[in-house]
This record gives sequence, C-alpha cells and structure tokens, in this order.
Amino acid sequence: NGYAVAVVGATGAVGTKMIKMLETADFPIKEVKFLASKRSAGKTVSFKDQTMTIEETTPESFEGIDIALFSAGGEVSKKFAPEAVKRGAIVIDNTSAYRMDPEVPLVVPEVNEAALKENKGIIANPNCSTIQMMVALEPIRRKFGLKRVIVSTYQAVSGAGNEAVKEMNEQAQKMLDEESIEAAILPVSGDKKHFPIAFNVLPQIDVFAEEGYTKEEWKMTNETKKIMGDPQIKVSATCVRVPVASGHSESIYIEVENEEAASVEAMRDVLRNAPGVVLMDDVADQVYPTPLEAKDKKETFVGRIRKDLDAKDGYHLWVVSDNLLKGAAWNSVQIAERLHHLNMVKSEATK
Ligand code: A2P
Ligand code: 11C
Repeated sequence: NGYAVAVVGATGAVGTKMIKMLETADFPIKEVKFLASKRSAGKTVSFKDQTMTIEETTPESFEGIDIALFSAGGEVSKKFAPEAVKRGAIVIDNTSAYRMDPEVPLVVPEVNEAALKENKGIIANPNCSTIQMMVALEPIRRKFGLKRVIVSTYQAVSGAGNEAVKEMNEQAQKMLDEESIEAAILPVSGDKKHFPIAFNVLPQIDVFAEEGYTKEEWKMTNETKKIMGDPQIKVSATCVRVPVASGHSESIYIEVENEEAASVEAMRDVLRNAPGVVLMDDVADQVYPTPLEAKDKKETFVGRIRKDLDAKDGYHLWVVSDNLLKGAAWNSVQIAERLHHLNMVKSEATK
C-alpha cells in the first residue's frame, strides 16, 4: 500500500535532494521510479537501503504513477508533465514552466496551502529565492501588512545546477594554483558571454528581460504577487550569484502598512512563532544566519532585523535558506505531504 512516486531529473542538483527528502516523507510509498535523460539510463542511486536504476524519461514512464516530482528544466516539464497528468498522476513541478499559468497553483505550504485545492493536475513550486522570502515575509504581512519589498540576493551556485558547482570548484583550484581559468556556464549557460564565479560576484542570474531586470528578478516580483495573492505589493529585486556552493542569502527591505503596530521586537515575536522560520537574531552575541549553517536544513533562517534609519514604515532583514531544500526539493515533497493529508492524491483505488 502507498503511492507510486516518480522523480524526473533524478541525477540533478535538486533531483538527488528530492530522493533524499522522499526517504523521510510522511506519506506511504509503495514504489519509486527515478527518471532522467537517456544519458543517465542505467546509472544507479540509492533510496533507503535499496539500489535503484535510473531510467530514461518517456511518456510511458508515468503509467501507474500517483505523484510525479519534476526538476529537469522547463522544456522537460512542458513535454512530460501533461503526459503524467493524462495518466492520472499529480505533478509537482519545480521548473518555471507553469508558475505563472493562472490554472496552476504556485504554492509555499506555509503561505498559501489552500491554493492546492484549485489544481488541475499540476502544482508549481516557486523559484528558490522567492520561496525563502515568502516564508519570512508572510507572517509579517499577516500581522502588519506589506506595501513594498526591495530585495538583493546572494545566491549559491548550486541554483544553476551540478555542472555549475563543478565549474566553480575547478576555477577555484586553478586560481589557487595560479593557472589560467575558463568560464563556460555561468552566469547563464545559454547566454553569449561567460565569467568566472570563483573569487568573484556576478550580478546576473538567468537572462536579461524587460526594463533591465533579469528573468530571475522578474520571478521574485511576479511570483510574490501570485503567492501572496496581492497584485498591489511592490517588489523589486537585484539577483546576484556569489561563490557559495549551497544556501541563498537575501538582504530584504520592507515597508509595512501598519507602522504603529510594527517594531523590531514585534517582528521578532511574530517570526519566533512562524511556521518554517528559525529566528537567529542577537547581534550582541553575533547571532545571525549564514549559508553554511543553513545547509541541509529545511527551515528559513532570519536575522539582522532592524528599523530603517529614515522611513518610519521601513525595516531590513537578512534571510538565509538551503536553496536545494526549502528552495526546491523540500518544498516539493512538503507539497506532496500536504496533498496526502488533504486526501488529494488519487491512488490506484480512486483513479
Ligand atoms: P541527466 O543527468 O541525464 O542529464 P541539474 O539541475 O543539476 O543541471 O540537473 C538537470 C537534471 O535534468 C538531470 O537529472 C538531467 O539528467 C535531467 N535532464 C536533462 N535533460 C533531460 C531530458 N531531456 N529528459 C529527462 N531528464 C533530463
Ligand atoms: C538560481 N533560482 O539560483 C535559480 C534556480 O526558476 O527554478 C532555479 C530556477 C527556477 O539560479
């Protein structure tokens, strides 16, 4: 008894973490299927105490699957997610393929779990940098109202995939050895130019789009409005890649609606009791979150809460989370857990 679960992109940076998160998921699993491209077919991965063989993704891969987790790029999701839905699976998609589709809920369970009920077979997992910002800001929005967000990110290289992390490590070693280095992937594999990330900082994540903002920056703007259900919230982002393997950090400036009720202490109280948040904020004792400390943790860590020096309604926060976990694999598996508890996964008996 239990669900048949497929992971598409099982060899990738996020897919391997999805497999890890499934090992401790709180729903019953009767079968797992780990899918990737033809290149990986035949490779093995371990799941609990079993050795599993990776298979090539085809439409038929989804026969009998109840839950399909996708993280193999938008094109793969566009091609195969409808095939999975057609065969009765519920799809949780970690790519940007369906996020802004009005028919597809975009869900962070701590924020808008109720939106799951509107799904038509596909549920989208937001972008990693958006997710951790939502976990930290939703409790503040509920208590004090939120007018405006200005965010600068310090994003880890694993957000661009395993190959990008390999590129950073090789560049770092070569620079230490005083050898010449090459860049072939970052900032974006598809763009014309590439720059080294080792011992560097790149103010470009994804390609440039309207108004001089990158697609990653537009995701933070548009996804925030959709997840919080408020098109009026003003959000501008500057997304920056830093030479960190995992863990995204964000410096967030907010303006609240109810400035009389808000204070640094009131904000700390709200965040101390907020789901998925760990408050680490005591500068007298140098307590604040860093990406190394957030690694392999499911929570979003918040510190450095302080009032703006000029704006009466303005506050600054520092927010850190493991981009591969809450930013991707854990949020996806958490959605699956919620679907199970809400009785929303069709299993063999109910299809
Ligand atoms: P593969 O290893 O076979 O190329 P990352 O985000 O770390 O770059 O990983 C991308 C993931 O997407 C990998 O698991 C990769 O598998 C998978 N992938 C890439 N192209 C396809 C495809 N055409 N069909 C299925 N999976 C794919
Ligand atoms: C990064 N946020 O850090 C990106 C990765 O839309 O799912 C995730 C891209 C996405 O590069």
